[in-house]
Amino acid sequence: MSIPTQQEITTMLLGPSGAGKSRTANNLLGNTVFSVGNGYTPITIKCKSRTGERFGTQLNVIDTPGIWGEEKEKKVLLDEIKNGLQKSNEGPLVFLLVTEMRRAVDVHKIFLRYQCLFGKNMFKYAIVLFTNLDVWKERYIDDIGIDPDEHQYIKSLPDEAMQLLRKCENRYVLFDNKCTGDKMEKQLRNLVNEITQLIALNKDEVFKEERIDEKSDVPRRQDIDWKINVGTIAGIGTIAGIGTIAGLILSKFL
Ligand SMILES: Nc1nc2c(ncn2[C@@H]2O[C@H](COP(=O)(O)OP(=O)(O)O)[C@@H](O)[C@H]2O)c(=O)[nH]1
Ligand SMILES: [Mg+2]
Repeated sequence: MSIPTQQEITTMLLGPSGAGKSRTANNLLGNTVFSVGNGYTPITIKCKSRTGERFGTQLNVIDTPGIWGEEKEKKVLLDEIKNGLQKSNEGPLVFLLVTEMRRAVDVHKIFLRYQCLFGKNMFKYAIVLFTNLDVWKERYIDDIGIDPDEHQYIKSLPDEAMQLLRKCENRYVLFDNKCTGDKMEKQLRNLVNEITQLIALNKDEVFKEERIDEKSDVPRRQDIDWKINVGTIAGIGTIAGIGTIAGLILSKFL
């Protein structure tokens, strides 16, 4: 059940280009306010925020750019994301770590990087949001021939991915941005519910950015390779995914 809160909740969407951040943000607000791309070409270069109400909860949704490109662009984008949060109210906050379901095996690789902006503590305030559930399901059925158990799939992710999920205390949401009607309504209720529950859990502690310097035990910006080779990751994702699925199916018969 959703726990309505009078306070506005800041929800910042983070993740690679093409992950579905802007489309999820639009669905969350029930309005097309953020520009949606048509693939991995990044079209968001500035953070943009909009407020709205969903199921009695006031939300300030911040859409952010994916990180790509050369050093100069990267620095600008990283500063932009950091400033995007600083501009928001010092109220309750939730990070939505957005990635496509088929890249679930790489959540660790993708999201640990954001520690260099906000610090290790950020995962206490984060929910992993896997988009493109529809695409993943279709592929699974094509490849394996049966309806997938998506939660079982998440549970069987490699240890590295599970480490990231554990950092988020296993908070994750599976999302299909394409569906409509009751199905979309149900998904959104679930998402807002997860957001409000997390706020309730952290009620006594407002998120504070960690200062990242030489003494910090998180990698600094300059030490991180932000390039994500989409082809490689998608490839690994599919192979590892099918490997895991095949393992699961096999294990039923052993
Ligand atoms: N089928 C499907 N397409 C999606 C989903 N989420 C996003 N997309 C599409 O993926 C592309 C990139 O989405 P966008 O929100 O711009 O990604 P962003 O770069 O992370 O903001 C767009 O063509 C979206 O319509 C989803 O759950 N299912
Ligand atoms: Mg976008």
